Amino acid sequence: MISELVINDAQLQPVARKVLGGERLSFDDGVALYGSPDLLAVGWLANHLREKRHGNVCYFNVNRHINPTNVCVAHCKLCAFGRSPDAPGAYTFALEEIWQRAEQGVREGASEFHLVGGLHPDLPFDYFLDLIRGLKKRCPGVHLKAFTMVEVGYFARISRLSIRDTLLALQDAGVDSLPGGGAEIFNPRVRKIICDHKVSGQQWLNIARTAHQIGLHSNATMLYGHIETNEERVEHLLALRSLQDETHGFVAFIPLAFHPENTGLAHLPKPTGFDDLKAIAVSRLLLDNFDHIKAYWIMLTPRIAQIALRFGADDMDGTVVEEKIYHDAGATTAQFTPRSQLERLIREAGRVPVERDTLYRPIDRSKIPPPSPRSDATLSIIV
Ligand code: V47
Repeated sequence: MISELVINDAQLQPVARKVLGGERLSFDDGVALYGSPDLLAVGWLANHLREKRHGNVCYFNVNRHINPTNVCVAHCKLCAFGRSPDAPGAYTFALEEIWQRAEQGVREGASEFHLVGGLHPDLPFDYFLDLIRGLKKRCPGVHLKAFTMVEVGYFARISRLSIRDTLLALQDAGVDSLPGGGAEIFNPRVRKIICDHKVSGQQWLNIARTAHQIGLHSNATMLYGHIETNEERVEHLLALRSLQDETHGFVAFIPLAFHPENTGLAHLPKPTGFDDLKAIAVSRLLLDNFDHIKAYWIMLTPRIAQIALRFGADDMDGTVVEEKIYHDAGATTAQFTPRSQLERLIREAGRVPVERDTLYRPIDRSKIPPPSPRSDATLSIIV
């Protein structure tokens, strides 16, 4: 097998031997992978593991993102989405509007709603519990992947509940799993600069641990391409790998490329295509206990996401429909990609598209009535 692989970077030789021998990689191996200019060799190794696990399959889903509010007290430097309550563009949806949006999602065939929002200073925890209960009642067949560890930490604070009781209340209301956002980079030096008022890295991990302990799966992310070092990236990935060894509760990992526009870090350059493909490949190589690595097309662009399917990724994420977090930060991608287009992107990359639910069970559309065409009607907003 190794004869097929040409490695130009001598530092990668021992890492390649470990990968091909099925050995777990170390911190130093991770740093060597990030530091290597030999992107094709790193990508080849990641693709080797990806094909061993998933063959030619590439997953996607039909989903809809819903952001109930962008009002946020955290004021993270990395973020262009959050607003003060009285700032221009601040919004909070009435529950009825969210439910209508969701019902439209059901008509379009969504199997998942991805719900995340700001840390609102005045909305009580009950608003979010009512939101979830209402969604479950109206759209019982749709998986609710809702609220990051950061939001869960905030709900616990405002409702004076323990993390466990907060998660149990969300689960009881109908939350099915948690998305992976808010992890950023766990290292305190970085967090102090990019997201000073968020839960710490340790708290993020503890909330994920508690979620997994009560039976809620979650995803995990890493925000790269701002002020973090390669060592801090590897430390982040290895912290996730250790927790996964303990709980097996993570479903997918999504490396997230930093978008600087309109943020407090707008002076930083954008990550490049090289950084993006490296992030996908290194995560596949280090996270040997994560089944799924997502190439989130909104953040990578469909072009890079397609290439990422040969650099370790086995999932393209979903149709999304409406995306605010990246578009407020200058993303130029579309907000919606129809399933036919996702399937085409996947096929052109030589992979076999498989529609999945949030927990990666294949969905057979031949047994479900066809969805109605997408409506572009926008709903009004209450402030
Ligand atoms: O939590 C915020 C990041 C996340 C910026 O779990 C930014 O399936 C780049 O978590 N530039 C939201 N990133 C996105 C997210 C996600 C996306 C797709 C799938 C899943 C999943 C999760 O985006 C935030 C934060 O980490 N973010 N601002 C920015 N300016």
